[in-house]
Amino acid sequence: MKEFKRYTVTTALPYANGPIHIGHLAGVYVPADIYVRYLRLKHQDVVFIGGSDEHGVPITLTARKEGVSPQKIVDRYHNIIKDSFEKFGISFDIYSRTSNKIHHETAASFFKSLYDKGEFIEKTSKQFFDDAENQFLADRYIIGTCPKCGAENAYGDQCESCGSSLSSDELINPVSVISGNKPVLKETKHWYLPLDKYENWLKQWILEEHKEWKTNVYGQCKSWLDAGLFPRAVTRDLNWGVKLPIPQAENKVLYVWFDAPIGYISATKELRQDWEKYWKDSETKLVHFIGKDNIVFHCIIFPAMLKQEGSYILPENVPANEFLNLEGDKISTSRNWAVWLHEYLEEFPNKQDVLRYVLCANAPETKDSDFTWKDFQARNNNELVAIFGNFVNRALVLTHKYYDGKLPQPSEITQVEQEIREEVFRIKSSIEKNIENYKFREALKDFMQISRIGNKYLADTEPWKLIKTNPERVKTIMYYSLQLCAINVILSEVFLPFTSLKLRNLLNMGKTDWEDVLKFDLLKPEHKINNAELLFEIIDDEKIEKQLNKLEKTKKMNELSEKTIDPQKEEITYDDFVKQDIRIATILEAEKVEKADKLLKLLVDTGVDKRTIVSGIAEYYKPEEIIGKQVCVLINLAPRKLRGIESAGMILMATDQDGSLKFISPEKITQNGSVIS
Ligand code: B3M
Ligand code: ZN
Repeated sequence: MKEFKRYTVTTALPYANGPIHIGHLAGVYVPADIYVRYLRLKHQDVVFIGGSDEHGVPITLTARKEGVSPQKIVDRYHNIIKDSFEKFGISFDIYSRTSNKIHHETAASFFKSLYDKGEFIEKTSKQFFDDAENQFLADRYIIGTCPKCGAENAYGDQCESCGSSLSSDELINPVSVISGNKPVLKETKHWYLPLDKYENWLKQWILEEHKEWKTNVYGQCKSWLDAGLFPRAVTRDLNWGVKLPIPQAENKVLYVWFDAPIGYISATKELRQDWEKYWKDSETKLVHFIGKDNIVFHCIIFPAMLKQEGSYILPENVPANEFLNLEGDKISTSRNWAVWLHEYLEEFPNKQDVLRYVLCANAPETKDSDFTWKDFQARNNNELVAIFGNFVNRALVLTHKYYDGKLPQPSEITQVEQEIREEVFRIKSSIEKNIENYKFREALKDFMQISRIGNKYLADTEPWKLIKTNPERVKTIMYYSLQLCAINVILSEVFLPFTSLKLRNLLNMGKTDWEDVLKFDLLKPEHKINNAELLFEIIDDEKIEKQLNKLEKTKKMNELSEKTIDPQKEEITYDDFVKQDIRIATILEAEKVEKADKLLKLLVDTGVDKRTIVSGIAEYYKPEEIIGKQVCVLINLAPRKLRGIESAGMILMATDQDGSLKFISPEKITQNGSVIS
């Protein structure tokens, strides 16, 4: 295997269009953080790059919905996301953002250098345009029926039902997201990256030279390459993004997927003056951590861009993960089916490591995996508390009990200690091999093995019995147990950084590095440790039930809102509307109509008069609870007889998704007879 002098490790730049959830952590940031923490402990030269992706259509749509500028949206979410990463100990060297000036300059000049070399194809084509809004409808500005699976509401660039990537002219019955109008076709010029030109090179580079890539990654690349590559537009008619640095391109920006990966380079520039060695020296290992939906961009398109530009290195590996589901369902922002990091911290303060542990133990490394609250609880209680926490606690408590918190002087070691040393040696190299091969689940299992060994050591040797018969032997046992705790400090620095720090303080232990794992004399005889404290605590059923109930509620809400909303009725004129005389009225009396389960007979004060109205609300309101209530009444509706009672008007009601009726009442007490218009 090739030896590298330094590392550039990047993580997908999340869209600053919402907060981040456990799926992000499990798929990208926890594995990347473990990898980088490990490299740092091995004294490798590494830069760890993250940042927010602040361009793209969804952000402009959110801004439009809220009636604010896109900058306002990205400012908000960039800060929330950055804060979540910090709180979970994701140890970026820089967490930047693509709305920064340095990024706009870097991305524009990247484009310009390809443009100057004549690498792009310029093409005029017809694209959808919203006449009413005077705007081209890029990507998500247009929805329609998916030509592949027939799902409605497929986006111009992708169908979320079947996952196909689309171009907007393929959509059936396209509609503008902004106005709801049917768009027209209008000519516009764009620049295309000639991916087809790079097909053979990509085939050689990936399929021949990178057979070691994860099978999910390699497989996706292969199917793209087998299907053949085509030129791809890298510009859009929008006004949010990196402006095109060429003449006659007003209101055009770079396609978000062209500028976003360049964000890795801009962030490195921002971080280091000597940034070029991290991007242009063949002795640097470039690794992109991403989720599976980003594979084509990082393995095919970005490398083709880098290759065309000519002065950059290419990724050495792209260890993409599959997806994490939540309680058996796909995580979804729009359905609020997620565990949001900022909400987790409110419910489980200071338990960042528990989540890091669970997400790593169950990471979707080779296939989609499922996060469940029960598994979260079980892994905390049965693994972190019962294995790791328990071992450390026993070692610390016994040391205080027998030696007043001072490490004893060990005597001769036996076969048992010899075996433990060999086992630790084996575990250390297994962790190294697994991390270097992006097998973080396995590496985490190896790490837990240290505490399993420790627990077995104590259980087998029973120092609490031996202390009476062979106190010299107990000294060795406790000395060795504490060395295992010290080893845990070093190893957990990679996986569970908060716990590592806590344990380091408990052991009163100085600085260490990775190779110290094999020393077995990190803590010297006579070294004083601090009082024992629990590293982890049991999470009880009540806490878990609360989370499950919250999800249950979300599910119900989603089911309700998934019921279809009635389509808009035929257009009417203002004159049609003002024909209705709607007034505020107060209910004075209410009683059931005999032999009619659904009807109430009401006497209402409409301001104009007092009159009787029969209303079909008996299933939803009891007569006694509505007396005195203000409602809206259509008073010029022709009277009609219901069950022999003349009803003069109609109370306006909202029909909820489940068919139930609700009054529409003024926000504050309003004069009876007030006109509604
Ligand atoms: N923002 C997509 C995503 O969050 C995109 C990644 C960019 S990485 C350069 O899935
Ligand atoms: Zn589809």
